[in-house]
Amino acid sequence: MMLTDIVKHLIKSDSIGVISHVVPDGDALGSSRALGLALEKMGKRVIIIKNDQTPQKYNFLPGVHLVVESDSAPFNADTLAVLDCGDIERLGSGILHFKKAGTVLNIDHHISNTMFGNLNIVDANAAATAEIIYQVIKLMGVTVDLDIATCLFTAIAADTGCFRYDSTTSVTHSIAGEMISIGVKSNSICNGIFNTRTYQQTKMLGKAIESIKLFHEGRTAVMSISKAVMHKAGCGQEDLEGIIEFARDIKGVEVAALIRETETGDIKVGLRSNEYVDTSAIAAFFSGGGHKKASGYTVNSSMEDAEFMLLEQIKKKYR
Ligand SMILES: [Mn+2]
Repeated sequence: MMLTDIVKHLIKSDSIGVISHVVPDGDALGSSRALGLALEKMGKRVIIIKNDQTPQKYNFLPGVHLVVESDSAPFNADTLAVLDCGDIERLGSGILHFKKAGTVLNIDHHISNTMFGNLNIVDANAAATAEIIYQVIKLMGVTVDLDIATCLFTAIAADTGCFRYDSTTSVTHSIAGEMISIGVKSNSICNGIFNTRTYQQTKMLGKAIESIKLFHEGRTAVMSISKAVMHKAGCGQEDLEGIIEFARDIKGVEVAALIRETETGDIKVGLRSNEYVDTSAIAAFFSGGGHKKASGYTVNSSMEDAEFMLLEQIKKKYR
């Protein structure tokens, strides 16, 4: 499968729906908006399907006029572009659109991607799906304006921890550099994504940090957040993005986990590693997925059992 096949298909499509995963992050939102805006510039009928809440800190992203609620989306588009989504379960209620779509384009960078599309481009070397979307937009012949550049830059900054993660390559920087030359304000976007939090989120962060426990001679750090703690802080799951990094950043830690209770009582586990542990393999053991150094899964158990089962699996990965 070539990128040009995807591009050819988009060029011949008249109407396109763009969708990404639930609990959207900066890459999901930025990639979708960038592609949506580019297709609009080509004169296509395009909607961006919203299947979950947008975290407030991403409200500045352009392209809101293309966004339609998943349930009310008047979707009879010939093509559905699914972005930054490792498997179709992550579409949430958006799965309806997947079932109805004529042609599904799967554009992603998760190593665990299940190749669910009719056309699939999965590049695990891309630091963000937005890096692939950048190529798509260029190949479609669309000029990147400030709105599109803002979306692409935000997506890349979000998925690379503002160019700190080792997924960051010279390609990442050259795309970001081009976006800055178009007028994107790097400093305000990076600070807005990573260094700005509400009072409630700050209190929540305090509770999360307080919960950290170390295992395996200090190589594993586990952070846990119950539903009760979230409610008390007045926070929702969208307020937890990036919180796991405070566990991963502890000196000597190789694997960090965030174990949290969802509204439905399921347990969601997020994993990060620093050097060599492939967390996507641990997540896969529990039917989840992701990247080598960032992944996750959901289990139906108590928080204590989830922690116990997880620690067993992490232990096996140490040299
Ligand atoms: Mn991504």
